[in-house]
Amino acid sequence: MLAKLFIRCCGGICLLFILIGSLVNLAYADTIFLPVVIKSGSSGGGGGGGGTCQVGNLLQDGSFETGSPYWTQLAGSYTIIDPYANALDGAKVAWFGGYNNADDRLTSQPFTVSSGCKSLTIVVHLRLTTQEITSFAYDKLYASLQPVGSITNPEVKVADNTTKCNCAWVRMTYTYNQIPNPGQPLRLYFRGTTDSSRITNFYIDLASVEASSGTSLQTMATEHPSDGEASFSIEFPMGDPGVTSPAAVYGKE
Ligand SMILES: [Ca+2]
Ligand SMILES: [Ca+2]
Repeated sequence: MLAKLFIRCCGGICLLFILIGSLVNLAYADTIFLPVVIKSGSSGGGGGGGGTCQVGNLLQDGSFETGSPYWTQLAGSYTIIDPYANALDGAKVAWFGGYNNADDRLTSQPFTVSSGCKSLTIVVHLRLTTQEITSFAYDKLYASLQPVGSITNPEVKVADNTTKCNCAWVRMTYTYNQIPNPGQPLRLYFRGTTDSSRITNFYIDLASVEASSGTSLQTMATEHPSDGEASFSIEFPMGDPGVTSPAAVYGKE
C-alpha cells in the first residue's frame, strides 16, 4: 500500500521533472540551433565588406601564344604579337619597335581585382636590342594598368634604348601599392615608341599581373636614371646575352 502511494506520488513528481527536462532540452536545442542559422545567414549576405583577395596572376595568355581574344593591338604598322626564334617561352612574344617612327599599342583583356587586394605587381620579361649608340633615350617601352576604354593612369617606363640589360632576357617588375581605379576592371596596356633613326627592339614574354593581399616594397630604385620617370625594376637577368654589337641588330624592316 505504502509502495503504491510512493509510486503514485513519485510518478507525479517524476512526470513534472520529465516535462521540465524536456522544456530545458527544447530551450537548449533552440539556443544551440539558432546561432548556426544566424551565422550562415550573415556570411551569405556579407560578401561586399572588406572581402578576400584572390591572390596570384590575373592575366591570361601572358606568354602571347594565343593572341586574340586575350590581346588586342590598338596601333602599330606591324603585327606586335609575332613568332620569335629567341622567345623565352613558347614560340611567340610581344615585339614592340623594330622599325623607325613606331607607335605600337597593345592591351590585354580586362580582368577583375577582388576587393580585398592591396597591391598589384606587373611582371614582364624583356629582351632588348638596339642600334642606338648614345646615352639619350630615343626609343621607349611603357606598361601600365588602365581602366577599360581610356588611358588615364600614368604610363610606367619598362625600358628605353639606354637600359643596361645586356641584351639578355631580364625579369622586370613594377608594383602598384594602391589599386588603380578600385572596383573597376583593369587591363594591362603596353606602348612602344621609336624615333626616326636607329631602331630598338623590345621583346616581351611571360607577362603577369600578380594580386596580393599586402603591400610590398620596391626592392630597387624605381626612377629611371636618364630622365627620372617612374620605371620598372630589373630583378635578375635570364639567359645569355644575344647581340653584342649595335650593327648586328635587325628589326622588322
Ligand atoms: Ca611566348
Ligand atoms: Ca631610335
